[in-house]
Amino acid sequence: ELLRIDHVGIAVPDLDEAIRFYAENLGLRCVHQETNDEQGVREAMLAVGDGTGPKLQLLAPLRPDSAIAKFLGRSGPGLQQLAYTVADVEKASDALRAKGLRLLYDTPRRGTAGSRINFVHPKDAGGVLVELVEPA
Ligand code: CMX
Repeated sequence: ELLRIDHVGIAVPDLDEAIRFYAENLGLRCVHQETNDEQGVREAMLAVGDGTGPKLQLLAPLRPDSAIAKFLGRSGPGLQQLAYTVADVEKASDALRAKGLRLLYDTPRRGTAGSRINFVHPKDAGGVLVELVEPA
């Protein structure tokens, strides 16, 4: 069901500052930026090496009541999620529900670059917020 690791998401207070930090210190290139109003984030995708592997996603809060703002308030900046690529997010979600895991959404929502996404609750995944990504 899971095809590969799509990206690792890191919560940051300031997106532009974080993009600069990763460029200057680790040489990562920003290859995509967008605002996702529904998710309450400004986000950036950073390529590692030749860019064919998993990406690093930087997530900054748009609003104080957003998931990322809550995460930053509780845990501070750091790893927030691990995302897997799937071919069919509804199928993958159903398969995990059938195993008794709680999915956050009844139906997929819009993720980065028109992808369709859902999440496994971190309490049902060993303390890791797991995202399922069906690319556009
Ligand atoms: N990773 C691991 N554990 C997490 C977590 C995370 N990212 N977020 C919350 N938790 C833990 C909390 O620490 C808490 O643990 P304790 O009960 O032991 O204290 C528990 O989960 C429940 O916390 P909560 O306060 O009830 O839940 P929140 O209101 O913080 O919501 C979650 C948590 C996962 C439901 C919420 O963050 C969410 O809806 N996430 C999905 C959407 C999202 O993350 N969007 C931003 C990214 C957008 C994108 O990727 O495109």
